[in-house]
Amino acid sequence: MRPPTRSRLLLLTSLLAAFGLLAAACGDDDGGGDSAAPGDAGVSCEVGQTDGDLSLYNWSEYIDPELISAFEEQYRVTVTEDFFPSNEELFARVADNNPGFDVAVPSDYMVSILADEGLLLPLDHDAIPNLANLAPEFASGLPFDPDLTWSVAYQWGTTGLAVDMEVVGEDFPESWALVFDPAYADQYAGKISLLDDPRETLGAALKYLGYSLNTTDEGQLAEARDVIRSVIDDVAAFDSDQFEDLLVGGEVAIAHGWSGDFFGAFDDASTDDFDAYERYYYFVPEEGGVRWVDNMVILRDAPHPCTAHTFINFLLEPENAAALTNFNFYASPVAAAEPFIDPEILDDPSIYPPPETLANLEFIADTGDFEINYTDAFTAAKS
Ligand code: SPD
Repeated sequence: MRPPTRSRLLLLTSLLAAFGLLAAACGDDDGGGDSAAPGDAGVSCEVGQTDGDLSLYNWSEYIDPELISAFEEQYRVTVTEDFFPSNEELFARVADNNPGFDVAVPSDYMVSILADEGLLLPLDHDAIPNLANLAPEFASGLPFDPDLTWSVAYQWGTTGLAVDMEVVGEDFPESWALVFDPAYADQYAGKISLLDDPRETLGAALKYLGYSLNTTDEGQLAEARDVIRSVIDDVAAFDSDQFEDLLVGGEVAIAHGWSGDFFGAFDDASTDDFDAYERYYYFVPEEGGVRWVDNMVILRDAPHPCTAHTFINFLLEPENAAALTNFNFYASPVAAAEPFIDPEILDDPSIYPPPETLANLEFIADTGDFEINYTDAFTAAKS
């Protein structure tokens, strides 16, 4: 394996410590095989080729189980899934030694970090003819992987706040002030959840302060850390896995989280007599926030790289890409999927935001050597 850069080594050490994985990583010195540097040749696979079962490392509740079954049946392989709650945990899990995952689903900036570290396999585009189904903005020019050398978009969405209007009322500012200004947050003490995610939550605090969420200014980052600290007693949970359930379950009244997870929970909570969409409301605060793209990548030492290519191609089939969106309420990068997407989803500006909303949002970018400052500041903010 190519040795990590010094700054990444610091980041990895900090993340392994944060996730309690340091001892395990230090005890495992078999090196993880012959990982190569970016730019090295990848594999060559036939369209539809399989070379064994597939191990998928994904965010939780992010794929329709019926799609997994359909892939297993069509290609006569078994898919096993494991889950991560943040990009940083994904990195910590695979950076020292890939435990056997084939495909993972990192967000934008993490694609860039994994690629820089030589942890990804370059894609064989000839084995993924369904790349032709991508919308133009996902087919090239993405800031983290402009030529799709390492990744193909899986789903995209926004990050924002959702409120329980039975608690908060209907007259509230659509602002990060709701969770970061003690004048508001103290009113909902113990009823607020924030994402357990350094870039997302510090990013939200930075936007609240009027800064870029990709700042590399230590002073601005310290201000954002202090904003989180100032409301720490109001925060019931830092949670990236169940924030939507905390909200509809009544444990919190304001939750920070990802659009589609909220809509899935609102849908599940609705009955013939109860419309959850009238009680809960998701918005991206007026100061702006994150738009993100999650992406399919093949890990450098994936045991089954051809099955991995075939899986990616399978999810880019229009009907399959639509099934993904119809299941998880996130937008599809596959233009050819649109005729198969539920029109209510396609026409929902919270799921497919209009250009004027997107213009106010930023992608999280890889800040290189500065990245460790985000993980350290977040640890400090929470302690
Ligand atoms: N339940 C799956 C949610 C996936 C959200 N990924 C968004 C990451 C943005 N940084």
